[in-house]
Amino acid sequence: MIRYLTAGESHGPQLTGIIEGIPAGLPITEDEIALHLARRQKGYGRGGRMAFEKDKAEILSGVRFGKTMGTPIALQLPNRAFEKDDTGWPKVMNKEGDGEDVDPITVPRPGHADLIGVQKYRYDDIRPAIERSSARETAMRVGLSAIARKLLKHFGIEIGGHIIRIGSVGYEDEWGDVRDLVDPMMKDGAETIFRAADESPVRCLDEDLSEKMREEIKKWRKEGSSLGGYWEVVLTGVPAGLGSFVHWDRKLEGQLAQAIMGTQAMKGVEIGLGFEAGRRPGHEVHDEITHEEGEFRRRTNRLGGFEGGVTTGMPIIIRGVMKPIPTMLTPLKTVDMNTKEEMDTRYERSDVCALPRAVVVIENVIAPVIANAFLEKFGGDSVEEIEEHYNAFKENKKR
Ligand code: EPS
Repeated sequence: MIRYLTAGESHGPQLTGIIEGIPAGLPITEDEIALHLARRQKGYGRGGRMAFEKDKAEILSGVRFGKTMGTPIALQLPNRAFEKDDTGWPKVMNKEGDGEDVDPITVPRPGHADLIGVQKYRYDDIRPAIERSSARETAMRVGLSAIARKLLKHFGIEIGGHIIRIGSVGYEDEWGDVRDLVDPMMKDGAETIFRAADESPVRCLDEDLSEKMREEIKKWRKEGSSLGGYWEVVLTGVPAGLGSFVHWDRKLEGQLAQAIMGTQAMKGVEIGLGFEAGRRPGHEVHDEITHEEGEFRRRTNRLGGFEGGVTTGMPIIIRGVMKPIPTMLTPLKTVDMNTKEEMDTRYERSDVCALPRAVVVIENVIAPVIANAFLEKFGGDSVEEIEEHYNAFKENKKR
């Protein structure tokens, strides 16, 4: 089974990661990982940091002559901000005492991990809480997950995401309009979706909406606030039968939710119709079953590719909400940790809207979850062995 760990602070020297459980014989290059790292850095609404960070992860172990060996794979990703030291923050990330003369931060921002970090870890400075809760860490998760994503791609499973709402701008019929647009594109595999979305500065597939979303971000940047929104990620080529209904922790929908809700700033996740299912009568929710061309199919996909927490073989459709970034030019009221005096929040460099970048993070963090479910069913120590298992499954499919 695949597991991974990340280490590293936002303004420390680098992010470090190890992924274990990737089978032997998978072709992988630093460029394939860099593709998703670069995608994560693009998008309207980002802050000043992305102008100089050019993420490229170095593979330190686990790969020989362009193929995995089945051994742990280590990646490292330097923070240019550390060398650049344009803010003074890298200085306070020194291992030794060099930055100890810098004043501690004692004014917590509402909505960030500032106050709770200090209370929980008994820091006397907010800086360490900022450093590890920062979304910078998602760069390493994207890097490691890109390897699992490549494994899925090898077996025909594709992932693609796009943005469906930013602040007050979104599709009129949030389910129907998006299905009309996205479902036909999925016939060519979910990667079609991300490639088309990458053409938009906000990763929205509708050109008019894309422009309106950009205007919305521009407006709130000028007003000194920030924006959240909704994203959608779809998967194609997923075989029926991944996950299980026999025990709660084996339901794949639940495992996906954990990976998504474990991502910075996510406040909700839904599969298929999701919350909309609660507003409709049952006959407008459940997908009718047919038998065509020798296989069972569903007429619609309102349950988003799952029944009983198990994949049905239909595309997986996942949506989620990201809250607005808590660092804003418009101050909110807060309290100094030391003096207990009420005051306005301070501002530090930040993005205005991270939605277009966050959807790339989601595309990637779900890859190890799906890959684990796939390995649970078809697993082996090498890609070749998994191919034998998967091909036998496809040939022997009785139902
Ligand atoms: C972040 C603040 C900004 C973002 C950062 C997340 O960085 P800085 O504090 O250096 O201005 O750019 O995101 C990244 C660096 C990244 O790679 O995504 C925060 O406070 O969460």
